[in-house]
Amino acid sequence: MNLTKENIEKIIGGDKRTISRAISYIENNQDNKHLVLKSLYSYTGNAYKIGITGPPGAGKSTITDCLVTLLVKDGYKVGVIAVDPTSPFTGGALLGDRVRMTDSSLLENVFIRSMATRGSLGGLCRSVNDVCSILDASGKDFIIMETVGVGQSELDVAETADTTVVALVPESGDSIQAMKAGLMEIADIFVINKSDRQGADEIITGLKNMLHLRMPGEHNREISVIKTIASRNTGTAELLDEILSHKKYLETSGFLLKKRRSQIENEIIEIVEIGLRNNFWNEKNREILKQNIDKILNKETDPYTLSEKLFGL
Ligand SMILES: Nc1nc2c(ncn2[C@@H]2O[C@H](COP(=O)(O)OP(=O)(O)O)[C@@H](O)[C@H]2O)c(=O)[nH]1
Ligand SMILES: [Mg+2]
Repeated sequence: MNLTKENIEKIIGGDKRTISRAISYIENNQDNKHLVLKSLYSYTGNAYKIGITGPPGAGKSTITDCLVTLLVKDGYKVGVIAVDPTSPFTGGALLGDRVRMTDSSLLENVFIRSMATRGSLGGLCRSVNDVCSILDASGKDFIIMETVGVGQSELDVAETADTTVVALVPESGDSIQAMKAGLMEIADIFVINKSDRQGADEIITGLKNMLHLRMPGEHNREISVIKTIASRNTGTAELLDEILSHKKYLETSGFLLKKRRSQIENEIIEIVEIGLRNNFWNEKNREILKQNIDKILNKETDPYTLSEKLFGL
């Protein structure tokens, strides 16, 4: 894709077709994507990123749907990135039932993109960040990232959010599960969704007890637990209030700037690591590797010495 001045202007003006094309381009042209991302970078930095993670079926998409509607009603432009193979939004699941697709302000001010969880090693986080950059440059005020909190790469994605919401349901049994899955560490806000079902109050109590035991984090802000019935749009306005209050807290305390700094740092480390990995295993180095396997098996040399040789040390 040739990112002409005209295309850049279309993207920063929010033109959906051009945004879609730019995203597809960077997804399919890993080697050349830097050209696109470079020219958009100066327009980024305004979007606030909200991560919503939790087990499949917890209601993440339904919650996202409610939040998007509330934000658009408040006049914001919103981007949604769904890293969720179990519920791709292609069938119009999002903004489907409750919201009439004829609502033109929703159609105009919301951009939704699903992403596959497959992808190059460690590349998921990078790809999501790339898509975030494009949506950010396109003038979105908020970007919601939905991820299934099951694997490390999904946790990584959640960690790149400014505010991370972890959604659980009464049936997730107990909060021990959340702790095991590493969700405890990343949550800024917990949501107990489907609280129309039995056991909601029990899990809230369990969770609050557990949160008391948690070491005070760097931010030292109490983690709130919000009860929702997303399918009835109950409690979701309170959730949004809590997200906005967390945002304000990060902004006024200076933690947001700190977060931005560490996001940039991590981003560069990641770009360099991916670049090194891709460049390093060229034909020549692969050949050296293959030729030395026998020598290593025969103990003529060892993996460390060979690695040093490959590094040119
Ligand atoms: N009973 C009940 N069902 C809900 C609630 N929120 C979502 N659901 C339903 O739960 C199912 C899974 O929701 P979805 O948002 O796709 O979950 P996700 O996999 O976490 O994105 C859907 O059928 C929703 O309609 C809720 O608060 N109560
Ligand atoms: Mg979903």
